[in-house]
Amino acid sequence: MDYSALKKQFDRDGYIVLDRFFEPAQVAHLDGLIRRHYGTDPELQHSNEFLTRSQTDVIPWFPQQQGVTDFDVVQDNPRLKLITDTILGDDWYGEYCMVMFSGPGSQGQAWHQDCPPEHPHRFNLNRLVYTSDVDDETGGQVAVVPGSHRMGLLPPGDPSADLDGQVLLRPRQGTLICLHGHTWHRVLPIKATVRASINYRSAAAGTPEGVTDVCVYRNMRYRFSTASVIEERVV
Ligand SMILES: O=C(O)CCC(=O)C(=O)O
Ligand SMILES: [Fe+2]
Repeated sequence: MDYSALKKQFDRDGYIVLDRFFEPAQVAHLDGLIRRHYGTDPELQHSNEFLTRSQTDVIPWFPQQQGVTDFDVVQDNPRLKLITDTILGDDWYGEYCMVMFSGPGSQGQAWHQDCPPEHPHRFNLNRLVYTSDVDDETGGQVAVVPGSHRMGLLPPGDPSADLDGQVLLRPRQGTLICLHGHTWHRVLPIKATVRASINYRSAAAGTPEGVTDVCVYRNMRYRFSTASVIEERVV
């Protein structure tokens, strides 16, 4: 792998996509655990206000916090560490491993930045691993605006409408996407299947912990720790 080329691509676009980064069989095991954990009718975790206002349909799960160790092997993968070193420099830290689950027919996630972009060097790095294929048939494609991590605030507006310059990513089983937290991104609605991603969130040394507590949507800023809208955004 040409790490310096990947770093250039990440700095230019705000994301990189690496298909087949993990063995399909390895992540298929995690896929099974995820499906078993959520079952057919999982309970929502976020407040109704958040789910309605954010136009975001996800149920998070932090398996490592419940003593499930199966997700560690991906986190400890030497190539994943090398890529992270390349993007974040030495002494970065892992925040947590979070599974994000969306059921059939759910709306995915509206446009957002995982953390406010006012400090360009203060950001989280999403290391997203996909345990099953995402394509036009399943829905749930990841929309990104290349280079938007250098464009400041996501403009206020319609939370889910198409944005100029957006590109759709269709990760497959075993794909790794490294995504800068300031990159404007969303998840398209899910069709007939369930959709899950595993996010091994990390940040460069010196980044304050809890950097992703406030998320920027096109209609609001939302603080997860207090479950509150801290700013209404209007056009
Ligand atoms: O599930 C995805 O593909 C993207 C999730 C996301 O927006 C994030 O982890 O910040
Ligand atoms: Fe996100």
